[in-house]
Amino acid sequence: METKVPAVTPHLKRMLTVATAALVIGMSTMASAADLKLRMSASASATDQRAVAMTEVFGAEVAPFADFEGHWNSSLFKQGTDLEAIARGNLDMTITSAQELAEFVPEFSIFSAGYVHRDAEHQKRVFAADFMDPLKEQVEDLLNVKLLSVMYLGRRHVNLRTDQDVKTPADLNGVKLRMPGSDAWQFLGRALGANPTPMAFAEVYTGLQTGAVDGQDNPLPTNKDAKLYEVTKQIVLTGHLVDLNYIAISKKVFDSLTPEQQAIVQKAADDAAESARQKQLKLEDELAQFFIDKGLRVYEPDLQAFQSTVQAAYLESDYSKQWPDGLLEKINAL
Ligand code: KDO
Repeated sequence: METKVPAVTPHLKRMLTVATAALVIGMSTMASAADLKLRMSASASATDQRAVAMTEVFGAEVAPFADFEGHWNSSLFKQGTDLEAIARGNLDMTITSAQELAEFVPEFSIFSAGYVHRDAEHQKRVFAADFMDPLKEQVEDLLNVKLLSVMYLGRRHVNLRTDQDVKTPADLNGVKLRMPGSDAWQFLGRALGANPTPMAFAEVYTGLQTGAVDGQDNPLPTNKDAKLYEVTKQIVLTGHLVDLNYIAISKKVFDSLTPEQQAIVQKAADDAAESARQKQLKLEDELAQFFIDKGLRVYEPDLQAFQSTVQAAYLESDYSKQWPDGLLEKINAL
């Protein structure tokens, strides 16, 4: 039986063209989105403003061509192994630290030194300064990692499960102060006068609960997100490090993008960093009262004593010998 083929009228031809175009666009969009998955591993908790901004701001802005997938609480890679995972091609993105980078590029230890960065805006100016270019290039060449933006982590304060009065670094003598694993962190713990103990962030709550450590240091928002107020008694507002993190992406992945996609990724990172920065700053203003309401003592020590002790420790240390001549002055001048 002969099947009658309907005449291809101009109207039908137009409909077929539109349908085909829609199918091709749909497929290409789906294909490119499916092609590019951006997996991030970080030690931040899911409620941390940095994680929220990566999901809600960065993820939304790259959605037209990439699926952002955040893995928090070090659930994909242990804290301190993310950079190597990217270097090996096993991870696309992380939120890294100057202290972790300093393990590979020693100059980064200047950004982990106590009392160098003054505030969040100073961090932005430093990250954008031209003296950062050779440092960023070293990270790209050595680790296949591109640093997209600087994130404001907050002012780090000493947080103890014990209730002794802390006025000067001498009062931290013998205190087992958990610091993250990198050498630069351990040095900071010693500069504060304490006995630094390496421990991954994910283990800090239990470490304080069991008394494995006497205390830890983190910004107020981090202490809230990790519920560390449940296992500590006081926060000594040392403000010893205006801390930062960097949004980092595999350079191989970044270089595989079109110039338009690269511009979108860069803007999305800057927008996420700014969103998290503003929320973190607001939280820092409010959280002292939150911890007092939870029964913690929150007070300022002799800040001059802490600042002069910590700065002297760095200037006398081998770390300062690794800092390019004049870099500290350039940072201070910004
Ligand atoms: C921490 O382990 O104390 C630290 O604050 C170090 C930071 O660089 C960063 O890794 C942070 O943990 C995590 O993002 C958890 O907030």
